[in-house]
Amino acid sequence: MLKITVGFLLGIIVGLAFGPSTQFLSPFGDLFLRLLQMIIVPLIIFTLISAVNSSNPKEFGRVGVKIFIYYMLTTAVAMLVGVIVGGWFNPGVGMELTGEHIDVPEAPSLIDTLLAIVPTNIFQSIVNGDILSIVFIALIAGFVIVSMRHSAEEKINDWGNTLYNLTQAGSEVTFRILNGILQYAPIGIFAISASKIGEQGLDVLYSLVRYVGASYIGVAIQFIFVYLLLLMLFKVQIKRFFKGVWGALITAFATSSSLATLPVAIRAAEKAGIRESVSKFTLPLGAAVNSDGSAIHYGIGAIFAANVVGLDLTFASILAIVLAGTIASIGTAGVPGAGLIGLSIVLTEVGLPLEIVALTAGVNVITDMIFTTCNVTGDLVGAAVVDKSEEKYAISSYPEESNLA
Ligand code: DAS
Repeated sequence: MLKITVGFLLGIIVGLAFGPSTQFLSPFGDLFLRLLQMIIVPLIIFTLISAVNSSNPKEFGRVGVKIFIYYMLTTAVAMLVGVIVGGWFNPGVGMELTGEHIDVPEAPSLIDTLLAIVPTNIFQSIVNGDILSIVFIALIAGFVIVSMRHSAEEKINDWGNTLYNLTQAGSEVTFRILNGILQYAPIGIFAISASKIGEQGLDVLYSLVRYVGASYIGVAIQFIFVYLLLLMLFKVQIKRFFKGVWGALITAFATSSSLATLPVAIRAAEKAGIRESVSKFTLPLGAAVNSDGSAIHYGIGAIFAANVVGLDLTFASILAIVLAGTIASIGTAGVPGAGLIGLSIVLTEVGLPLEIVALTAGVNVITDMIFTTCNVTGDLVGAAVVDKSEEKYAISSYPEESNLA
């Protein structure tokens, strides 16, 4: 944890000091990202199958319902936070439209988004990295293996246990590889932050200072008034929680990819004392569908757009923004820059000018970092509070503080 923080801070200092000449470091950062991406698909498959197998169906259903409610509520609140902070900072007032052309991907309907979860070709989903479909496949496989392990027929029972043992072994292999990758994390994070800051510089901040300020303050509000409050309400040990997840938050901030951070987040949840049966189920799901930071982005972006064209938003249009943003955030991929696509979908849905996407693209590297950190924090807080709410049902007690470094 300390090494990652040092790597990150050093990276910023080196980036600021040496500017664009830090670009030669970027392959070292890319290497870290590629290593993380390399294990995401097996990690999701093995962890979800073992999560389904390590909790009973009743517990699983309860956790599923709770996390679903948590995702929906916190994302809707995040959208509101975005709109309120946007109105407060009023970015875009007095700005001109650039007239740049932007290609907007067609917004898929809710039905299409839901249907797309079911793959027509399992292997294609895996090859394309369709996370929601992979989560779906892994959950189904997990349930089937559970039912086989409980079968009265000896042969089926044996097969079920063999498959379960295989996934456990696969999970062990994946986590051992992950441990190796994490040894490289401090260097990877150093290289990413140095080359990113070096390339971007901080000058660009001044041009859109209100917009960037609103983004960081919006996330701070979500942290204090939503996450911290929820953690306190559910009596989660706050210090232990943040000590455990710190490395994941830095990784999210540096990489701007909640998907690439998923392996680190799963490890971090262990350190924070969240039971695996909850974290291994909810974190992959959260990485696929829960994006509070992106929701804040859409709220602020919509206000920005309304300000640029001098439009007064009515209550009904704010409601439409919150709704469109909540749905778009579910479909936001956990990769750098995904929020720009989501924002263009939201602006089109509510009839606001799309040029804002191009206007803010210049600072997106800087805002994406904080929005992604918020996305990952939202997933981890969700896992922690649901785990805490399940404590009374748990047979085994809270795990002892892990000694993982
Ligand atoms: N970078 C995305 C993520 O990984 C978030 C975004 O672009 O809005 O979570």
